[in-house]
Amino acid sequence: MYFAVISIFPEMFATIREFGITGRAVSQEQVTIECINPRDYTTDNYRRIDERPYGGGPGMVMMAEPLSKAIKDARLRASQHGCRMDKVHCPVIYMSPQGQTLSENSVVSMAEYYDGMIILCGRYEGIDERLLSQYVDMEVSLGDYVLTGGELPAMVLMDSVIRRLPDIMGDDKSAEQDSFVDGLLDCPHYTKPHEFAGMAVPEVLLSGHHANIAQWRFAQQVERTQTRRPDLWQAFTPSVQQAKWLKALAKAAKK
Ligand code: 9WO
Repeated sequence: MYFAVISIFPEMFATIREFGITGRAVSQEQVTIECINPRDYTTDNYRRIDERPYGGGPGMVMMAEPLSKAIKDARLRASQHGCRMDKVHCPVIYMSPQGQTLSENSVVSMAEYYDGMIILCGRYEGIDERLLSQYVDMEVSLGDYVLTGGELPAMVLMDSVIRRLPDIMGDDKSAEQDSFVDGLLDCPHYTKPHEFAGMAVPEVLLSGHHANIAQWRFAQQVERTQTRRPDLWQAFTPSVQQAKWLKALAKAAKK
């Protein structure tokens, strides 16, 4: 999958290009992440990419011209990487609190259907509206809060999509078993040593009985979701197996 990020701080993206599972995906050429600096598309000596806002007010606004040239170059590069250049397969995405809130379901859809994405990262007070209306296909938000820039949300978006691509996590099931994928929160995890701070590992996890372990983990997910995210619990639709476990849990609770 191809990613182009348009940002005045390209160095920030070393975080996902060089470390962890995303860094391995890049080094194994499963993923391409190109950083495009709009300052490279300026024509003045100061490499100006921002100006005072019309109508007055605090701060600066990012100018449309350099960003439009950067997006056009990103589109060319995406097509050279084999992306089908339309908003269904390679959208221009602006990271903004005004956007659609990212969810695991939308991440899974992006990983399945996109050839690539061109991600626009704002700074200052924002970007000239004419650039947004002319070039942006969708705005994506991580939640109702404002940051100093779109770069961290862009990295979150890329990280979440990369980990859902085939053959990235090594054991694809570890991605499929993620919480949220089945609509529940995650179960607790334990590893060595067997005892820590006077607390032992739940015996079922040491039993080697995979069916019992799977049922215990599901029960933990249910309890956590019911207590911490009743909204998710209300929306949860159990699989056939999960419905059987829920029936057994309800029966055990009555004893
Ligand atoms: C600033 C702002 C302030 C009050 C209410 C809404 C607001 N939106 C923005 C905005 O879009 N700012 C631009 C992008 C420029 C400044 C840095 N930007 C940004 C993106 N801050 N926070 C985000 C963001 C992106 C995705 N999910 C959450 C926050």
